[in-house]
Amino acid sequence: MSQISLARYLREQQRVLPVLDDALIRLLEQVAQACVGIGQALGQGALAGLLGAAGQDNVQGEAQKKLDVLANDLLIDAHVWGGHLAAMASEEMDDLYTLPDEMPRGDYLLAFDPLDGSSNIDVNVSVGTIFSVLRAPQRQAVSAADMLQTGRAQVAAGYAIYGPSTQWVLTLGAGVDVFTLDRSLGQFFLTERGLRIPEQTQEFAINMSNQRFWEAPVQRYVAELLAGREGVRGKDFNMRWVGSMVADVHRLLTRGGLFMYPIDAKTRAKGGRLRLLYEANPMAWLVEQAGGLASTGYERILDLSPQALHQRVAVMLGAREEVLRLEDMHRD
Ligand code: AHM
Ligand code: MG
Repeated sequence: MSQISLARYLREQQRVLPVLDDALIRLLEQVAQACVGIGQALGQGALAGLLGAAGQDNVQGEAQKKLDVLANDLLIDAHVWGGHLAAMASEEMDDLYTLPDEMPRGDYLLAFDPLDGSSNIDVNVSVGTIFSVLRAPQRQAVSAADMLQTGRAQVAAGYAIYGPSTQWVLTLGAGVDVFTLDRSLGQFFLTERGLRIPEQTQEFAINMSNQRFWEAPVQRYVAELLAGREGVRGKDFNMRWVGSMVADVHRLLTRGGLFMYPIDAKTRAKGGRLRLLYEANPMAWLVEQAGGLASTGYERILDLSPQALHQRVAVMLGAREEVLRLEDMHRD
């Protein structure tokens, strides 16, 4: 059978998923198209003078890379004219981006991290783009408060990973499917349906250099993993840490595992390291759609009521058995 392009996939899904209206299809196609452009820019890298700092900080006080800014611009440009969005929020923009008055507006809101893991750009390690789509309660007087919906309200979520190949991973609430970019055509094709995360795992991902700053439950949990076969878990665990959330989550969606970015003494005042609306929520939904769990340790990420656009949270997601164990330890 011929390959299934993203365009064909979306039309076929539309027949079984009423949520997928024409505007949402256009929106998703534009996200994918922007990701093709971001992937091309990343591929040019040093040749196009695109590595290095942009010389300014974002709202989170983090130094922006040139490619952070470019990726953000590509996503905005892809969506501003399409008539399917009411507003956008991005890691790289302080405030909600409402469409210019002369542009047609639609019923959706888009939140994104244009270039996740951007500290890895200059060392040529995989980075990604994460996105989350919500319904806009209104088209015209839209404000940041409209974006503060729980993760359960997402209508689509996914990410692009720019690695040896560029892949695009999507959920519409009916499982998780994977597309791979044909670079010669500039188009994504379906390459895997229905990703599943095994309930059990022997692989975890955490930034171990923060160990001394973690809270007691995470200290105890990781100590058990490190004790391996001789400890209470009775099995050895392997560790991987790319430092790009997209790459670390992609690994666990592909071959299982657990990813943690807990609150620690350094990030407690901010609420954590990763952002709720455009990092934790979309990844939590993808992981749950693949049969895993996503928690802060105390509660389900998808149940959190966001209080601010750039709110941060603790993130523990992946294999069910491990996330449940982490939650048990937090309850203790
Ligand atoms: P970014 O969106 O600014 O790139 O930050 C998010 C990244 C995640 O991809 C990764 O899991 C984490 O920050 C790594 O942070 P650190 O190196 O501080 O542990
Ligand atoms: Mg990020």
